[in-house]
Amino acid sequence: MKSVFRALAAVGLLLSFSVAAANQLAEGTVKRIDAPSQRVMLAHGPLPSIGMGSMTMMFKVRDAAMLKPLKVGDKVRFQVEDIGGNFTITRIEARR
Ligand SMILES: [Cu+2]
Repeated sequence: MKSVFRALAAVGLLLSFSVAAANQLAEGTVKRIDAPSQRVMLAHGPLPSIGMGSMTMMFKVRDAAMLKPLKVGDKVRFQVEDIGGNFTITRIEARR
């Protein structure tokens, strides 16, 4: 019985590690905001969660309201996920 609990604890620990990795925020700088198309151009650092190196590119944001507090030049932390083949920002916050 004890070993079952130990196995469950190990699985729980692994799950919490992978969740932590997935929630890790990437760093970027806002280069352009395209509100009508719900996109933002970021110069971003490495994005290990989607296997991408540093570059400048456009991202779709999950919700247009996420763009409202942002302005060009802002340093941001963000989270990007592959949603149906589109790299989509699911969280973004300016660092001020
Ligand atoms: Cu990129």
